[in-house]
Amino acid sequence: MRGIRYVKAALFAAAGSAGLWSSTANATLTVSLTRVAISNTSGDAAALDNNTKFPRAFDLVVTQQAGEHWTFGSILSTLNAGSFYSHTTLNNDVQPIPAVVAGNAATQFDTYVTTPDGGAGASSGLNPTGLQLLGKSDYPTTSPGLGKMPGAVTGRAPSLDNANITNNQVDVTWGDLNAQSSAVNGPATFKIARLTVLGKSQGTLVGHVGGTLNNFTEVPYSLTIPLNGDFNGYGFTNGGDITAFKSALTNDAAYHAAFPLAFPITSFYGDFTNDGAFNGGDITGFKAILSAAGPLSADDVAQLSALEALVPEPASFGLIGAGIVLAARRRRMA
Ligand SMILES: [Ca+2]
Ligand SMILES: [Ca+2]
Ligand SMILES: [Ca+2]
Repeated sequence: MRGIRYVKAALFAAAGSAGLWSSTANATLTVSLTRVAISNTSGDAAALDNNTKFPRAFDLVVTQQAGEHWTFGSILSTLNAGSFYSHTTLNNDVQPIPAVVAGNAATQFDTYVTTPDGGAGASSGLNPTGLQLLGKSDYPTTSPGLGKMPGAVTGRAPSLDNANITNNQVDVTWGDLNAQSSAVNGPATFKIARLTVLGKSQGTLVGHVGGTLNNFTEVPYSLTIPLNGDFNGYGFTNGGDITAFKSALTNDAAYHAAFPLAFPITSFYGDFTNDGAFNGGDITGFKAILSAAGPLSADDVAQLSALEALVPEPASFGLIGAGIVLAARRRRMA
């Protein structure tokens, strides 16, 4: 316990020593979620297979205004479906340094927390310079205690619970001891955590961040990891999503107007190929996740067959949307 208090005190002392205190709470830090394409899974390819594991990598991203220095963040995230990805042999709680990624590309998609300079500056090991794990997500407000990160880690920080490993929860607060002297200074956008989820995953993400300029005032955030493949937004991924999937392929704006319950960013739950875009190339993965969700009805199979019939060859993927639009125009003109 003394160690945790020391780290928190050290964070505050290090950040405050330059005198950049402010009594006014400003929106100098904003938090968002972005989806990251998964381009190279060598080193753990089976665990990240697009059509059987359905991986999605999300970055928790902070945008920082002039004069600010992000200092700490917290995450409380529980997946009510699916699980967090932990690298099979090189799982860690913090971002791997570039040398580790160079030797095993899949480690870059491990679920981890980090600091604005990532792994830069660390000469060995896996710990970005200055990163300190403090405890669970409400640290230190209500009940200081052991945080949780998914999967087993050798030599895990004593502020994290090594005896209660859950693969569907992240509950952690961390900070940057070097915030005031960080190379990332002033206006900038950077990730502070990467969360890779597997399966028909869905969850929420709440927490806070703070920086020196706001006198460490906690800036709260609340974000959603939408259910993978839920194109109509009804809360299930099943044959009922096939019609909405077709609509999304045709015209994204019209799709969202027709299915207002669907999460607004289609690629968050529709990019099954993990190439950063949602398009006809994602039909195979969509079909696979529907099949993984349970036996398809005869009607679902018929609808999927019709969908696939629109795509005679992979080279024609880009034509699907145009074809559907033309068909719709013809109907209107008739
Ligand atoms: Ca991890
Ligand atoms: Ca659905
Ligand atoms: Ca795609």
